[in-house]
Amino acid sequence: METTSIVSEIADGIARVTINRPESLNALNSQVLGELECVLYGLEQDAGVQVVILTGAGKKAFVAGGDIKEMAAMSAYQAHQFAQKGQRVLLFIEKMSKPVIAAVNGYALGGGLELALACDIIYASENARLGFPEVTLGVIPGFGGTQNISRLIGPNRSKELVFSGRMITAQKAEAWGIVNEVFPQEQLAEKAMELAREIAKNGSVCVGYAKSAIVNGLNMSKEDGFRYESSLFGVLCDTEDKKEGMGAFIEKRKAQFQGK
Ligand code: CO8
Repeated sequence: METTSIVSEIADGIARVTINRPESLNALNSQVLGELECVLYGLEQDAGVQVVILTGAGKKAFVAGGDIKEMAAMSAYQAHQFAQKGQRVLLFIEKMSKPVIAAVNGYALGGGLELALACDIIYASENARLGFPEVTLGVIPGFGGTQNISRLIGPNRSKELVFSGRMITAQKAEAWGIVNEVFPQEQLAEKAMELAREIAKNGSVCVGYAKSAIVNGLNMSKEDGFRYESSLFGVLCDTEDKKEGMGAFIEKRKAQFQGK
C-alpha cells in the first residue's frame, strides 16, 4: 500500500516508521491512523523485521495529539469511530510480537503521548515535552491514555497531568518513569537504533514471548502471570533458538539465532 503520511524504512531487521505530517506537528488524523495501522500490520507479518522504531518527522514534534481541526467537526458517532480506530492501532502495538521503541523527538501531547505509551520503550530527546492537554479542549484522553498512564505511574501523578493539562519536560517524564532515557536531540535516532540492534541480535521468538509475558501478565493476577510465564518458558525450550543459545554458551561461541 502506498502511504503518504507514514514513511517506513527497513534495514537489518529494524523498521523505522516515521509519522510524516510535520506541517501539523504530526497530528493524528483518520488518514494517519489508517496508514499507521496498515504499515504496522505489514511489519508484524514480515518475518524479516525484528524491532520497530516509531518516531515523528521534523525536529519539533513526535505527535502533537489527535488532529484538533478534524476532531472539531466530528459528530458523536464520528468521534466514537475515531477513538475506536486510535485504540485499535494502540492495542495492536501492544499485541505485536515485535518490540516497538518510541523515539520521542519533540512534543508528545494527548493522542501523541497515548501513542508513545502504547510502545514498549520510550526514548526521548531533551527538547521533548509531554502532556495530556485534552481538558483544555473540553475533552479527555480518548486513545486509552487515562488507563495506560495510571498503570505506568500510578493515579496521583496521572491525575496531576490529566487534570491540569500541563506539559512536563522529558527529564521530569524520565524521573516519573514515563520515559526510559533522555538524549540530546541529535543522538536520539542513533540511540534508539543502538537499542534496536541489541534487541535484534537476540532470538526473536523469545523476545516476542517476553513481551507477551509482560504485557499480558499486567492484566492477570500474579499467580496467573507466573503460570503464563512458565508455559511460555516451556514452549521456548522446544525451539531451535534455545538449542542454539544454550549450545553456543557451552561451546564458547556467539549464538546465531534463526527466529524459530
Ligand atoms: N491538531 C491539529 N493541528 C495541530 C495540532 C493538533 N493537535 N497541533 C499543532 N497543530 C498545527 C497548528 O494548528 C499549526 O498549524 P497552522 O500552521 O496551519 O496554524 C501547526 O501545527 C504548528 O503548530 P503551532 O503554530 O501551534 O506551533 P507552536 O510551536 O506555536 O505550538 C504546540 C506547539 C504547543 C504543540 C501547539 O501546536 C499545541 O498546543 N498544539 C495542540 C496540542 C494539543 O492540544 N494536543 C491534544 C489534542 S486532543 C487529543 O490528542 C485527543 C486524542 C484522542 C481523541 C480520541 C477521541 C475522538
